[in-house]
Amino acid sequence: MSVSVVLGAQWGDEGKGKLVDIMAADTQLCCRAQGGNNAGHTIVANGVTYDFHILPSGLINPRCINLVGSGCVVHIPSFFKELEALEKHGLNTEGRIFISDRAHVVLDLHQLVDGLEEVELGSGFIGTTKKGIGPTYSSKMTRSGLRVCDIFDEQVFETKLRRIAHGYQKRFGDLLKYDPEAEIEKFKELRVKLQNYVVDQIPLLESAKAKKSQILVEGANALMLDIDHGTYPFVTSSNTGLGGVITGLSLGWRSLKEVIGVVKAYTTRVGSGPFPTELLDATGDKLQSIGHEVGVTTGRKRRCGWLDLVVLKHSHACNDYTSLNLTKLDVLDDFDELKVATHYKYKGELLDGFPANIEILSQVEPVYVTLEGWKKPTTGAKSYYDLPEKARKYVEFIEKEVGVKIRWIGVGPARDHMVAR
Ligand code: 2SA
Ligand code: GDP
Ligand code: MG
Repeated sequence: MSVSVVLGAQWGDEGKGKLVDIMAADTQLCCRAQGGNNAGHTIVANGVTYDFHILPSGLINPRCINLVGSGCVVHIPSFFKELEALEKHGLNTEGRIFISDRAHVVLDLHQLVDGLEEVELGSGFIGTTKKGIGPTYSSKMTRSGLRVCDIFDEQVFETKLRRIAHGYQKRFGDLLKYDPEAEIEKFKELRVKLQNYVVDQIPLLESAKAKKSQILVEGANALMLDIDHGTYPFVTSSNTGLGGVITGLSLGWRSLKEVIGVVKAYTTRVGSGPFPTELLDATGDKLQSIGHEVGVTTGRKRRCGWLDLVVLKHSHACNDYTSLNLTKLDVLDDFDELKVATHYKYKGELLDGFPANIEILSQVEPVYVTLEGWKKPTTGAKSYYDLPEKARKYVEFIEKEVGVKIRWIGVGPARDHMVAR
């Protein structure tokens, strides 16, 4: 068995879904290890645009089996809604999508609590997707959560659900407009529908190992949103880095072949939290509109800024990438000059690395290197040397600074808009 891992190296939406879709052509099993339907991956394949949230992006490839692994959190009605949307696009997913029985269940309750917790934070709100991710992982960590296997034991399921609801009702009182009995009722139908999708992931992965299958792990969100290594508390509630792959799936560390970091040629972020290279001016607006930087899950405009190598070096230190996929290079085609942050200064002094303290991070000043723009279209490029020389200089500058080979370069949203090196 050999496992390739695709991880977001910045704050998400780097274009992981597109690379996973391309690599799925040589993959037997595609797995999600963490997160829920907060993720949003847009894939353009065969002239069709697909949006994925909890489902792995390997589903477009008809020969690829897909697994939502034990480290994930799943809102069951949304899982079915997403499947139906894909089927309406003509995708046959029958027998190719499974959920681990150890994954945790996101209840409607958790989604309501997500909204209430954001209100409770006032001006310090996180800017979550309100998909119930934080509250579900909280239930998991306090050991009161519901797992997918619990759904099939009606009594256990109902008792646990009422217990979680009772706890939140005590905390939020009348602010929480939730009827546990109505959610229990919904599961009467969902339980039957779900049966064929649930597996024990251990034998599934063991059998993949025995068959020497190619496995692809699709990271959701990205390293800077990692609960341990990201810009806490402005992060999601799972380990979005390599750690989450190891804990969320049972693959065995010996089987890891490569860890590919996906890097957008500039930086975006959705939600609150420090963003040192953010551009709150016409250049930021230009990146946002040319890059179509709008959240796939919530429709929020993504904040935009210059590429930040301090972020990338931190990301590489945490995930140890074997190679990178630089994406959306084409979005930079029409800029006279491009800035890239190489260091941060705090109170006039150069900092070593990426600061943990969020207050310091919100006050750092990026130190920029300016590179010349290439002012030529890159989208038609088929090989590296089809790219303008100044575009190659931009690529090679990043590669040298981060110290990792850029193996793929995205020059447009479609499958064939990818230059391999
Ligand atoms: P949550 O909902 O608890 O995970 O939110 C916590 C923080 O994590 C951020 N987050 C994301 N950032 C980028 N992309 C995400 N997926 C969607 C997309 C986002 C969307 O692909 O566009 O549609 O808005 C994603 N999911 C979570 C979130 O913004 C919070 O900062
Ligand atoms: P993910 O969450 O990392 O999978 O990324 P998203 O799908 O949320 O956001 C990436 C967006 O950029 C999607 O709309 C993709 O179709 C698009 N995209 C991916 N790669 C490229 C690229 O190289 N160029 C352009 N112009 N768009 C791209
Ligand atoms: Mg996304």
